[in-house]
Amino acid sequence: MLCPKMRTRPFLLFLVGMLALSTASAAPAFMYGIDDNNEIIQYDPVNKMTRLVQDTGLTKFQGSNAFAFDEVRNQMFWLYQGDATNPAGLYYWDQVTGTIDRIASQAQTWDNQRFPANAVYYRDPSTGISYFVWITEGGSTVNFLPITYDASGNPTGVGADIQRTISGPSFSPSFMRFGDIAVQTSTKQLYLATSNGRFSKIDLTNAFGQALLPYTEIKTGNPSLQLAFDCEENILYGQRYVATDTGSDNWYTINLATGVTTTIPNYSTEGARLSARDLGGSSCTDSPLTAR
Ligand SMILES: [Ca+2]
Ligand SMILES: [Ca+2]
Repeated sequence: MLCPKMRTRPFLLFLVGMLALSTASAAPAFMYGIDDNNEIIQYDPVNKMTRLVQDTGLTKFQGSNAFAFDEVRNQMFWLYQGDATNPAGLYYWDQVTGTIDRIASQAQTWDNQRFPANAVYYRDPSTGISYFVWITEGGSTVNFLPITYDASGNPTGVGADIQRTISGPSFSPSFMRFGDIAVQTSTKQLYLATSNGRFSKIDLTNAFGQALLPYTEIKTGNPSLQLAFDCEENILYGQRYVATDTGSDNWYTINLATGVTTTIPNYSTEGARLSARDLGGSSCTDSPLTAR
């Protein structure tokens, strides 16, 4: 029995070494999302871990969507459709202070649009102003809702919705059913994945200086994906929302230039709990609430 051991051990060391190398090559992606039961989940597609970090206490089944994460302040924002106990609007959770609160009404956010199923947090690098951003469902509008803060960085409310119009030869508002959106701040590109499998980008370079935002379709025929970048905004991850199916790998990386999806093996999130209706961005560090 000695011989097989002697042969196996170097191979195992080689495997461990390769695993360490492959892990080191991907930036951390401790990302957050919200599930059918209004629970905030931490997803880690690098280390393939999924953890519930916060029950929001909201009770309307599938009532939350349009989730967005501010990595700097460790705060998460999402839209809630409302019920008898908690009114509709924009909610946030501060992971450090523990505060969950509503900072804007439906009238101040999606108003009379369809309920949004996409959102991203965007800090304009030119001005430092922070926005909760979504694309109007079934429409041609990108909404930039400025978030206001007190001196301690606690969200206090929102300003007036700044609306821009998507423009491009291959664009149709009927495509805009989500899915999710994600912004690569360094290139000022907003990537979008629609529920009918379109993967496209919108150029935010002069978003606050012009009325029209250029749209480029990259690929059709993809899975319906929820999106978030890693914490360095280089690798784009996608989760196919699976409320009922079980047992399939449903996480992907997405090539930004071609839109081609590559399955992340052995990482799945399925069912009403833990499967994200919408993803936010990523932190470079594990949640203080789930750290081992
Ligand atoms: Ca999102
Ligand atoms: Ca969504």
